[in-house]
Amino acid sequence: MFRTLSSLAKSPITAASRTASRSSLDSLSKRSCQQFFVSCHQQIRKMSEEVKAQAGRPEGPTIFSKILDGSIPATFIHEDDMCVAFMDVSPQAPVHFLVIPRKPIAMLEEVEDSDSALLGHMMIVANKVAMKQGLAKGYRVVVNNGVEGCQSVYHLHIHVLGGRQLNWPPG
Ligand code: TR5
Repeated sequence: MFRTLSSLAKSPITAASRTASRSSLDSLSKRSCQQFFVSCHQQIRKMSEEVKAQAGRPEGPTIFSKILDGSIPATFIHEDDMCVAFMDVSPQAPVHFLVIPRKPIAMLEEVEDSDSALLGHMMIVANKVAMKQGLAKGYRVVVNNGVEGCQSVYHLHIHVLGGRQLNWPPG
């Protein structure tokens, strides 16, 4: 579909090309169009997360603390007394979920020695949920820290991404 749109954009407008354009556009399935707009929407959301990340650490409660206290509804795919997991609202892979601690730790650089059991538990939960989500062929675990790490939500979270071949190095 992207090739079709870019070739339409490059071709000179003649009666023949107009007819061809119309039939090319007609041939674009409704599903392709939906995929295109979903992809655009996701890119815009991703860009807005990156812009938010550049703003640094904001004051006040985070969106994740509101998810934890129930003031923002979320569907947990895992919950226990130390952490919860839920799907990322702007998935960067077919499966993209977050594991967050109930304890309000803003970022990885603020963890203390006494948090080691919590952090270990979150990694174990990340793996168990990944298996339940069908990621037995592999997945990636990411923790963004601070402005240059592109952190946009200042409540510690582990990203787990999978369901497609991931590239390396990341951007
Ligand atoms: O950039 P960092 O590492 O801080 O990642 C924050 C992640 O939180 C991004 O991948 C966002 O897509 C994700 N996010 C942001 C919101 C949100 C969310 N995931 C689930 N539900 C969410 N809600 C309800 N609201 C958000 N603003």
